[in-house]
Amino acid sequence: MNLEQFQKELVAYASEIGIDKIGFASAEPFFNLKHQLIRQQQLQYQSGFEEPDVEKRTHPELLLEEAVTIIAIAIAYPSKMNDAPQGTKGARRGIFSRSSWGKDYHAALRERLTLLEAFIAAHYPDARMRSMVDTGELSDRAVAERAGIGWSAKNTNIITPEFGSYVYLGEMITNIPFTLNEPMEDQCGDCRLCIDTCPTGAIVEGGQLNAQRCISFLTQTKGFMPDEFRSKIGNRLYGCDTCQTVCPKNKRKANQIHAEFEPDPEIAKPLLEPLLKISNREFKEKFGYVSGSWRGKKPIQRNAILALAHFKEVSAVPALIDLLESDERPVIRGTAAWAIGKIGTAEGLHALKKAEEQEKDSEVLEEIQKGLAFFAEESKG
Ligand code: B12
Ligand code: SF4
Ligand code: SF4
Repeated sequence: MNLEQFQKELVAYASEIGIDKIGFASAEPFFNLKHQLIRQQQLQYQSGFEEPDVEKRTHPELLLEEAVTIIAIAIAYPSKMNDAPQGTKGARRGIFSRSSWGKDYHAALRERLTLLEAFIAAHYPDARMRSMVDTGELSDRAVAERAGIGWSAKNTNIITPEFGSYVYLGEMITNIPFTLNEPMEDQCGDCRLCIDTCPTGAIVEGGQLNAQRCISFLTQTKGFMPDEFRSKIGNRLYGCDTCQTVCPKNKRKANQIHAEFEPDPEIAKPLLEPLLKISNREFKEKFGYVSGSWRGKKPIQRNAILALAHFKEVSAVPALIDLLESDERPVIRGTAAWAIGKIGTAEGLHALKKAEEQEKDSEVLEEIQKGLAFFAEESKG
């Protein structure tokens, strides 16, 4: 079989195994991206989750010596939740971003890439291949952009005409000279809704992100949430979808295509209070299969406390006092102190005063004082 024919078969096979879009890009170095990455580093706009070696990120031949083309894949994930439970007073809920509904996409995409590798190897015994999803060196978006999967949008996501930006991306570097796809025209035009709606002003003009200000990043950190962002994260437990939900190109892209990504509403939109006391074992059992659990339970618990403060949920105060008095982790005690102050009950004031006398950790003490300051402001106002 000639290569052209094989490429057609490969594309058909990809669709059979649940790959929604496939494209072929050259494995030439990514020079534009290199400048962008260096600029991001200089400006300290990076999240720290990226591969730090810019050379490896932009030179596929350093990852696979005989690199000729890169196969880019995209799999759509749902943006709509059936039977989404509504939070109510006394039973508030948090939310995981859509990219963390259902099965962890790393596993789902890797499984498909492994099948593709086997399919290629069966026809091309000399094939050399290296696949990656998210945690690899390459920029999955830069590869997808070059392979014509979608355009690189102002909200920095790759948007596909078929599924909007709700797609996971992955790729395979190969030594096979496949026919290449053309990159897609930018379709954002004059629109700037994502830039204007981002709650923290994290999107810099021209498709650049200051990740340090991005709520998606902030929900994944393990320390104290910087004060500036505490009231901005709302009830988000993991990730942020605002610059995607406002995007006109995502209208009517429900993408309820793959059963494995359909969310369990009790996991994707869980009750907040039970999260405060969840054991490691229960957390792993319930949330371990979603990608949003990758940083462990502490960031999710910290965010749950901030979400209860956001709702000013008075019924949660006893549970928050319990954390303040007995949790071993300073970030959790301190965030609970701040939340107790923000909610502002007499019981909370009493607990904060008591904790102020007993607390030994200087950072937690600072948070207790911030909590107490809410009461002082209240009595002035
Ligand atoms: C670090 C990281 C983050 C960081 C930083 C994100 C960012 N925008 O840089 C944080 C934690 C904030 C994050 C958040 C999210 N992420 Co993320 N993340 C990554 C990761 C691991 C690396 C990204 C990276 O290198 N960023 C540095 C920037 C500079 O590079 P880049 O975005 O890859 O490249 C584009 C830009 O640089 C731009 N560009 C390049 N050169 C130039 C030059 C000029 C002049 C301009 C204007 C632009 C430009 O074009 C490139 C191609 O589109 C990738 C996986 C991977 N290995 O690539 C996933 C990845 C980008 N994330 C993904 C997702 C789904 C998300 C979230 C939607 C999750 C959520 N709901 O919370 C949010 C989206 C937030 C946002 N607006 O970007 C998907 C993107 C899918 C898509 N359709 O685009 C990826 C590809 C994971 C995957 N394999 O599916 N993420
Ligand atoms: S994910 Fe949220 S915080 Fe980050 S750029 Fe988009 S809207 Fe802004
Ligand atoms: S909201 Fe507008 S500017 Fe932002 S990504 Fe969507 S189309 Fe582009």
